[in-house]
Order: sequence, then structure tokens, then C-alpha cells
Amino acid sequence: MSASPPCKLKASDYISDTKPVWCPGCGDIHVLLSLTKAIAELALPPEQIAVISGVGCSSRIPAYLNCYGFHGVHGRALPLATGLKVARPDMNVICAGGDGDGFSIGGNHLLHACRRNIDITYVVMDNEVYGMTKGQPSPTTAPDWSSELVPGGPGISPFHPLVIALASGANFVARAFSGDPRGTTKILVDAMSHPGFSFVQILSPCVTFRPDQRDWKQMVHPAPVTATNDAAQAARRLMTDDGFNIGILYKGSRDKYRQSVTSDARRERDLDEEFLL
Ligand SMILES: Cc1ncc(C[n+]2csc(CCOP(=O)(O)OP(=O)(O)O)c2C)c(N)n1
Ligand code: SF4
Repeated sequence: MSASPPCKLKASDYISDTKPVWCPGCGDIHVLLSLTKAIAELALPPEQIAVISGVGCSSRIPAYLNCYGFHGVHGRALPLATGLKVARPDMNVICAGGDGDGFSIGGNHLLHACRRNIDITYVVMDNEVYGMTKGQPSPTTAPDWSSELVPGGPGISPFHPLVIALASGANFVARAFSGDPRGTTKILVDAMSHPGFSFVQILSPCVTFRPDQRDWKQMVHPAPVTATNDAAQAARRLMTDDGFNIGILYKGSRDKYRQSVTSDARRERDLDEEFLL
């Protein structure tokens, strides 16, 4: 998070005039509300926040927020957010989207964003399906989730986002549930305050294509452990995790990315000359 003079806005002041078009009951609306509460709690001025997304129902979130935003290209939210944070380290950069956007087409970017450990927060609204394109399985879909599009289920072992983020170097790893706004707000505050790349998977039901996810409310439970800074311990816990433990699972202390290249006009001119065709 970047230091900026505190601002005294209410959570509702961070909501834009654009009316959300999410289906009634979609978990993403609660993620939006929890995010505004977290931003208000951190007293961040709107002009010091940028929310960057890809494409998908969840990726509509920047339009509903009263701050800078960019609704980018499917799967390319993290490169955009990375470029922005490197160019404008003074901004608080939040990247947001869905499991399809972040783990399928954007999966490679996730690995390198974790590795680079740039000081941004990445929020993935995971509904284990491609909602916007009408219900195809995503990388987090269970192998036996059967639907009209995939009778019998995809039959493929699901992607484990938190383990992969941890193994790739994320400095903060947490899971939240959209139906638990208080817990989600707290996790988002912690994630935005933690230096380096913080990764928050928010279980956010798609009530239209995954009505079974209405049961998540009964299935989630607080993580039985406190956050560790021991990556090996966190990995062991996550590998045996039932996928419904809610909480901060890893808080690392790796140094965040710092720009080592300073802008030197003379050096840039020399390089221009050297590479002149
Ligand atoms: C390059 C490209 N490929 C495919 C698409 C089609 N597409 C749009 S959204 C989407 C998946 C959305 O799923 P997810 O990111 O999980 O978001 P959700 O809608 O579930 O919130 C796909 C495949 C696209 N817009 N651009
Ligand atoms: S299709 Fe699913 S993810 Fe998209 S708005 Fe509707 S409930 Fe939400």
C-alpha cells in the first residue's frame, strides 16, 4: 500500500453511479461492498486508487467504483496492473477478476506476478465457472461437475490457486467468502496493507450457472490455523485444505519489488544511439 494523506470518506462514497448488472444473488456484489469498506477503513483517497480488471462478470468491478479503473483485456489484468504500479508506485493498485480470467488465459501472468512480488493486491472472485460466457468449466471446476455443456464433468484435476501462488512467491495468501462481508473486509484490509504481492481468493457464488454454490454458506469455516510466515508449513496446510477454510493462510516477509533501474536521460540517449537502425 502506498502512503497518502488519510481521507474521510464513507464506504458508500467509493461506489460509482453505474448500476451493477450482476444477476440478483451473485456473490460479486458483496465483494464490491467489502472492497469499498476496506478502502474506507484504510482511508485511501479515490484519486490514489486504481482497480484493474480483465473480462468476465467479476471483471466489471472497476465500473462500479468511484476511483481510477481500467477494464482491460481477458486474462491481461495483471500485466496492466504491474505496469501501472511500476510506473506509478504512489498509487494503490488493486487487480480484480474471475477464475477464468486469472487462472486460465491469465494463468501465466499469475505465476510471474507472484514471483515479481510487486506491491499490488490481486482479488480473484472464484465461482469455479465462466459466468459471462454462460457456464463453461474453469480451471477450478471440480472434475465431476456435470452440466449440459460438459455432461459427466470436465474430468480434469482442478487448479489449486493458493498453493500455486505460494509456490510462485506471493507474499500474502488468503481465502475469503463473499457471503462473509465482515471477514472479507478484514482480509482485504490486511492484504492491501501487506507489502508485496498479496493474493486473495474470494469464493463468490455464480447463482445462475452454479446454483449448487448456494450451499457454500454452510460449507465455509474459519481456517483452524493462524497465518504463518513459513512457506513450507503453509504449503502443507494448503495441500490438505478442504477448499473452504476462510482466513489468512500465509504472510511472508520477502522484500517487495523495487525498481533498480533509475531513469537516466543520458543513458537512454546512449542506448537509442547504440540501437539505431
Ligand atoms: C481473448 C478472449 N478470449 C475469450 C473471451 C471470452 N470470455 C469472456 S469472459 C470469459 C470467461 C469469464 O470467466 P471468469 O473470468 O471466471 O469470470 P466470471 O464471468 O465467472 O466472473 C471468456 C472465456 C474473451 N472475451 N477474450
Ligand atoms: S452469470 Fe453468474 S457470475 Fe455472472 S453475474 Fe450472473 S451470477 Fe454473477
